[in-house]
Amino acid sequence: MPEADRRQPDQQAPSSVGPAGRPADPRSNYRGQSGTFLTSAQGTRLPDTEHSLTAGARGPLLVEDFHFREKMTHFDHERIPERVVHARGAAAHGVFEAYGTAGDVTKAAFLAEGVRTPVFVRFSTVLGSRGSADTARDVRGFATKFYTPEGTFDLVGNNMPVFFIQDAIKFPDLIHAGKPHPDREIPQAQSAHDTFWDFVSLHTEATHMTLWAMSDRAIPRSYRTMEGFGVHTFRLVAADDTSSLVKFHWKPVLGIHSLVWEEAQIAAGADPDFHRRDLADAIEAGAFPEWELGVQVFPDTEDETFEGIDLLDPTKIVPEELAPVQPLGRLTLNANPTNYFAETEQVAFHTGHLVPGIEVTNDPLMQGRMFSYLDTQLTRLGGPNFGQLPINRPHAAVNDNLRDGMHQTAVHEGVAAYLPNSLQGGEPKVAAKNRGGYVQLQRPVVGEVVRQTGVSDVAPVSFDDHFTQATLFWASMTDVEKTHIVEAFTFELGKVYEQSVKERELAVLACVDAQLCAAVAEGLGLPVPTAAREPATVNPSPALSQLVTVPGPVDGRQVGVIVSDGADLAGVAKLQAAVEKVGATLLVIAPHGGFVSKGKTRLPVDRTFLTVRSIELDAVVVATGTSGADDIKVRVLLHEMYRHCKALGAWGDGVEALTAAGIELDRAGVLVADVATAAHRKDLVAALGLHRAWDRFPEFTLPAR
Ligand code: HDE
Repeated sequence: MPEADRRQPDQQAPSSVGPAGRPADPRSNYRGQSGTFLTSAQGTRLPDTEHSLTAGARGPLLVEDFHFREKMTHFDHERIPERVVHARGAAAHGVFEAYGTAGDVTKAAFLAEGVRTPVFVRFSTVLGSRGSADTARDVRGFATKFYTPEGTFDLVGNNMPVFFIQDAIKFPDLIHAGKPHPDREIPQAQSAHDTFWDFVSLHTEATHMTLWAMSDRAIPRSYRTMEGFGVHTFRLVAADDTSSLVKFHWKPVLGIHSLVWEEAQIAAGADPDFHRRDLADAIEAGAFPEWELGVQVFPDTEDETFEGIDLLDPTKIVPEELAPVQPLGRLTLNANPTNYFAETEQVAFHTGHLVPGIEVTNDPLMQGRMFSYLDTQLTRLGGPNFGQLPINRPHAAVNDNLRDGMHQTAVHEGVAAYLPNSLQGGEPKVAAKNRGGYVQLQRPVVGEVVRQTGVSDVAPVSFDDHFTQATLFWASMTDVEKTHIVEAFTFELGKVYEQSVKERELAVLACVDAQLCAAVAEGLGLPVPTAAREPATVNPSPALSQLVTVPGPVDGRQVGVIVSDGADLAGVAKLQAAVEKVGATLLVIAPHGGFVSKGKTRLPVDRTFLTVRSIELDAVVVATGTSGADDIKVRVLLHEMYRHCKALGAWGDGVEALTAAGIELDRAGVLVADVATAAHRKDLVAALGLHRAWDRFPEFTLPAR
């Protein structure tokens, strides 16, 4: 039988899915619906869907109303269980284009030069429920599905390069501790509570990750400005069977930027969809988010260590200064999902979705994940056939001999769904390595049956050393970032009721850094404990800091301009052109909706003083001639932007609005001019590219060591 005939049409990637993964053909089953009339699920046209069938106009409902019962029953079952972790997320389609630089280390076909692979990427928070706020202090998931011709490869990563635990068996404990308390189910989407801090203070292997979680990395400005990491060490295998150990990195082209904590809190109330909206808006506006995928490459030695760092320990990084990230290709997200449920909710990632040339290692966290992801989909997506859902269908030919089960949508032909068989010509054939079969690299596995995660003869201290890299992270931060970390620890521990938990965490911090510990203790009003272990001496890794000192790209950033009828709209138009030229957007903010006008010039209003919030703006400018800019709502907006160290500007008498808001005009990032000039606009754009004017940051409060 020719191969093409053997494949079931339902098992193939729908031909209508274009390069960006979007349905190109409206008749595609991806769309799920056709025809112009409302019908029942069986296709019977319906005359009315607003009135139930009743016995008389005021009488009871009739059981024979099959339309009512079908509509209501389907609705009653619309929800599926949310993900046990990473429930809150947003996703996009895109394409990955390989540079061809990976040939020496892996045979994976999608990494060969110029190959373009459709992808679907889902970003998420970890702890919150599906409806929780985007800007909670939390780790972010960064999961990528590559639909390669050799099968689907999922890189299921996070925006932080390490994890809280070293052994997957602790994952249920970690998550039970991080999720809301089981009695009152509060707090939602937060680690600022007793059980979380109880857990991490008792599991000191979590210390390095806790530092990351208390840093600005846990409150990204946007999904577009986050790094991504595969976390574990992977094993890449080249065509000649040579192997390397690697760590995957995603580097955002827009740079790494975060919110400040107050913004994150405001956004959680004012716009809980902050990151979801930002991602969708940017893609819709054509500001396609981009990342470069890279790897740190290490020799695949028997001891699986590099410079004394155990590569199997997921609580450790290898500083980029020791092993630079080598770029492999570029990811561009270029299309929003068509339907949230069908795509973002139903997408099923799995660390075991691998292609030839990419293998896992014995990292005990990764090994456990190899079980968990498939297992969880069985409950979440209602059975073993979730791979047939359009978003999960491979773009490679599938001939799997898997049969039946809940929600089977394939109509399989033939009688011999087993191998070997003689009734179907022995097909499907198994593929040897030279025919693209996924054959694991042979590696020796020896050992006693033990419960001793990560103990190694060669690097005996690495899994046991819970503090050195936490110190490394702290020491690599700038003063601004350190202050944010101190504030985050103080805030979170300040929400803990049990004093013994706070004291235990302070004892942990004492082993990381005396200054950090003292500052947090001061904020909590507790004594500074004596360190059980002297903090390590480290060589800082500047690559860990995310503060920028030269302006970077500003695609998709939002600049607000405050105007009213009669303001200098010609100046606003020039500002708009300057802002759009660099890929950002100008939002016109006025006392009322509709239009503002001056003479014959009219400008549409994007936000009113009532609907705008500072968190959605990366910079704000007040135009000359604006009346009513001393409104309390404008003053609050300007002052928030000022304390969040964002760029502010004004020209002409617009400056008065800044002073009315208590803004000191001679501070960094405050740009005023007498009239609208090109130089003023240029300075504003440069300030936007710096992300924040950190020089304006309030005095640092770190006590001396
Ligand atoms: Fe996950 N994780 N995880 N995780 N994880 C899930 O799978 C799990 C871990 C990550 O957008 C679940 O489909 C275990 C590390 C992302 O759909 C579940 C352990 C990293 C996502 C699961 C970990 C991740 C998940 C829940 C400890 C970064 C969201 C729903 C060994 C490298 C994927 C689901 C999406 C989701 C298990 C730790 C990343 C239960 C057992 C480390 C990005 O299977």
